[in-house]
Parts: sequence; structure tokens; C-alpha cells
Amino acid sequence: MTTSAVAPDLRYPIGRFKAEPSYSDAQRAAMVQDIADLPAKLRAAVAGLNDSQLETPYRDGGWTVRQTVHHVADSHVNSYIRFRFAVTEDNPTIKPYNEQTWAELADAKHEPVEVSLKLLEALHHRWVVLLRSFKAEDWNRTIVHPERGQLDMNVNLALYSWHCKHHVAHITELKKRNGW
Ligand code: NI
Repeated sequence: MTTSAVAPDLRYPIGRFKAEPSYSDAQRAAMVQDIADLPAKLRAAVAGLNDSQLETPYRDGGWTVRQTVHHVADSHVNSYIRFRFAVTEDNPTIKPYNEQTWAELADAKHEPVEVSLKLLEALHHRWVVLLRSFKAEDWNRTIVHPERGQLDMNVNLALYSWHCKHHVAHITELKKRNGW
């Protein structure tokens, strides 16, 4: 036999992000709901895990479960701020951050996951209020990422809807593989 099953790409359990050419109101509402649901879903994903499970990388060479939870907080505080810039400034250039080095900082590497779960609960509350206040034209507002170029708030919302599910799946898939 020369063929073999392709191993699942543990880095992309729900596949890579892919933007649609356009988004309907119903799609946007569903994606905002994904943002609303993340804190509870992430909390459920890590519920009952002990310290040694939290220190387990979700894949070889990947972040630990603990770092993954703290990364979601790192990422989403940045995203929340980018949405705020987008509706208060004209096509602002946003500041990227190095997610790998941020994940190695003391608070993101060692603190209890509860700290970021609480942060995400408060953050997503405000984020969802902001997103649900957007008028139709606000979704066309843009930001400029210095490396990735310009993107509008439709695509930015889609990206973070995906991002919520992507990282929850890292944890739920690890639990499945390990029988936790
Ligand atoms: Ni991420």
C-alpha cells in the first residue's frame, strides 16, 4: 500500500479561517452569538481539568490548555479594541501583537485559567453590546493590519467567530483523544 490516511491537522481542528464574499444580517447575528457564547463554552471545555491536564499541550509543540485559555483573552482584548477603533476612527492602522511571545509571559503561562475566564466574561459582555449596537454601515468600516492589509468589520467578525470555535476545539479535541 502506498496510500495512508492523512493525519488530522491538530492545529486546525475546524479548518482554517475562510472569509465569505459577503455576509447577511442573519449570518452576522449568528456570528455575534458565537462571540456571546464563547465564555461559557470555554469554561465548560476546561471544567474539572486538573493542573496536570491544564499543563498538557493540545498538540506536540503547541500551547498548553492553560496557555490556550489565556491566549483567547490576549487575542480578544486586542480584537475588542480594534472594533472600537474601527467605529471611532477613519480606517485606522491597528497594532499587531506577537501571540507566541505573549503566551510565554508570566500571567499567560502560569495563572489559573479562572482569571482569564472571568476577564472573558466581562470583556465579551461589553464586546457583544458594542457589536449589537452596530448600524448596517458600521459593518463596512475598515481597519488596516500592517501585514494583512485592509479588512472590514464583517470579515473581522467572521474571523473572531471562527477564532472562538477554533480554540475551544483545541481543548475539546484533546480531551476526546485522551479520554478525559
Ligand atoms: Ni488564536
